[in-house]
Amino acid sequence: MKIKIVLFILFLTCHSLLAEDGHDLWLRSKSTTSINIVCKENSPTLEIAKQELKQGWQGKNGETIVLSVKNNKAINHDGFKFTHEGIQANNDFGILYGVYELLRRQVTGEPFKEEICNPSYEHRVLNHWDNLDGSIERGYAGHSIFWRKGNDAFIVTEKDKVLWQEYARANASVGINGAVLNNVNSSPNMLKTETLNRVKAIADILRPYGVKVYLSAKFSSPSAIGGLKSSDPLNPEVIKWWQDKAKEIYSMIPDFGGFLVKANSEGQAGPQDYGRTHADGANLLADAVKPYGGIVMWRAFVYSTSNEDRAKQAYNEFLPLDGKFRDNVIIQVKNGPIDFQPREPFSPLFGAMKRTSLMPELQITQEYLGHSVDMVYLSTMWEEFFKSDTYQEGKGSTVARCTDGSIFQQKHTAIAGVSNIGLDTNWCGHLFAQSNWYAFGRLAWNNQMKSEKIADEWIKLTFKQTSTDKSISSNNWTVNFLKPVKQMMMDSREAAVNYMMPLGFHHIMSAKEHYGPGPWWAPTRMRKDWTPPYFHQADSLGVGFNRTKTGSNAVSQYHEPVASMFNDVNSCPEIYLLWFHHLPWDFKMKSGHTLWDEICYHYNTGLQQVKQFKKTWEKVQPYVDQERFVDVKERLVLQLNNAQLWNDGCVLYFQKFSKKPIPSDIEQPVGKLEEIMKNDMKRPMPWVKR
Ligand code: GCW
Repeated sequence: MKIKIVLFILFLTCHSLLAEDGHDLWLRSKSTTSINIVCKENSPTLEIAKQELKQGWQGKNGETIVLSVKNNKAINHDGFKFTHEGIQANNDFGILYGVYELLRRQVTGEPFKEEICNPSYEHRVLNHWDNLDGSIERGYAGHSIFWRKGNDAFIVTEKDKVLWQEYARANASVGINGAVLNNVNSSPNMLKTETLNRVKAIADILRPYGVKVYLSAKFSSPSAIGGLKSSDPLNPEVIKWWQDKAKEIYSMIPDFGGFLVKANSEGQAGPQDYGRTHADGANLLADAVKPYGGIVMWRAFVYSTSNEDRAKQAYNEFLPLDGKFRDNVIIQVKNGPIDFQPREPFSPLFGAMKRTSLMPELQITQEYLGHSVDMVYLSTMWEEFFKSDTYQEGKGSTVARCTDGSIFQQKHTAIAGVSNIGLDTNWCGHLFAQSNWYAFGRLAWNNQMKSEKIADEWIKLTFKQTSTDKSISSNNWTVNFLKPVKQMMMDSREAAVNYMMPLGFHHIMSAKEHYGPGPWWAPTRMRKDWTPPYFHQADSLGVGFNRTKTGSNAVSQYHEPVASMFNDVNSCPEIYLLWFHHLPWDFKMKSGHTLWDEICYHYNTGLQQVKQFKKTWEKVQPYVDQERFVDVKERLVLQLNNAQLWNDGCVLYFQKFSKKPIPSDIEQPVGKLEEIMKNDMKRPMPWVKR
């Protein structure tokens, strides 16, 4: 009996040692050597910096590192410099970022040399689409870490504080310095004093890590909670209401970052309800936060029920307002002109608004890219976006340079990522989705970084120190784990494009939660520009959305030579072909295949790629702890089901129009179109239980 108990305790101890639930993210270094830290100043942030150094130091035993806060004009914002003796920065946050970079390099093996590391953007912000009842719009990793329903909704517990601190630390470790705590589809209750008390509690925990809090504000707040008759931005009472609200917020949170606003978009209130413009609305809030140094991030994600091509609407509405915004307003623009699709060309607003600050909005949560089920590393997509050349100020006017202040004089620079974080133990649902949070931070810090390097870092930080078998040599680990896993990540986004929306297809997903295929979905009561047939335009003659001069002429919103390149079917990159062109099924592709065959080949390639990912992962089992291995393996099975469904659903559906055979040298669909269509809106989401 006694032996049994001892064995049981032993089992529990070993089990907890090996338990790898993913909660520690990429922050796992445990120091085995000591370090001597010299730092004259003190502050909560510097305390954290010192603590991290002690905890994570992997360098020489007893080495001295000097941390010094002093003004250096070559260092921007919260950047830092590695000097021969340690880390130098203009402020404490710069020191903290320097410490994290130093510790990261110790794990990844990147050399530590004298250099200045400046951030590409001043504000590097996560947007949480968290609702006050704890649910998350487009969240796939559990409920909100900030909000919950029930009687204890506003009680701040020790558990809350620990989680918020871990969250702040993870953000700081990759340079993220802001968080919008609530959904852009916001509740007016957000700005009530009882809610603000909780915001203050969160801000107090996030502050030493350099993470400022922001709030999404409902434009109609003055009338919704302020007792006013209107929320007209030019009404003096409304102006006063926002000023008072700002005063109240800043008295509680002196470093409050500012507001994010979704206005006159998808049913949200906005200045146009009163016959005013987006500039009137944004400036109202900007003036209110200006005395305290706050900013307003005003979203350009707008489209109405008009007959105008949805892809053109944001540009049409915002371009005429260029130069009319206060200098503490930043227009937040989604990377593409539609909506976070697996692949979109860049939004033509980038570079076109020359007298207004613009910030990219990326989506980290995988709304259209497989939720927390499919393994899709998004960094390659963002890299493609940053590198896109707008030609607005000549060759080399990349989106990166148009937004980070390299080309245009911008008072503020910023970037936002819609968060994929929730209460799931591993934060993001899919272990590999952590790499997207990580990559967003790294690219926000340095928009020239290569995805491959980011993947390399993430894999080393996430898996290296926990390799279950200590007898595995470093070379063996590199060849048999790092390389194949990195390759899988690097291929994963193109694979998703292949099995979901290849060759410029977009918005053909299922209307149910945006997971799985749904090119057929078109209830007559529905707004046309919410239905897939509006976007793919398939008929017996061909497929694709004609956005050339003979069609909606969306190409004209791009600067030359981009406009002509997209307009001409011979120069339009094939990855965007059906985005810009409606083409016959037997159109000749560069490969020599017909368009129809090429579509089939792409879907099939995507399917085969996922099969390959599954094989790759099965082979790396000896290098991963059981818990994380099994979790990823299970999700890959579900991803393969999804890829199969996309392949079968899309190929069979489009075949009804093309009336052509599926090439015989590829796998034929296994599903039946009628079944797939019938089950579309009924299919349960493949949530993975943890
Ligand atoms: O991507 C779409 C989503 C909505 C979202 C909206 C937006 C927050 O389907 O859920 O609402 O865009 O970005 O405002």
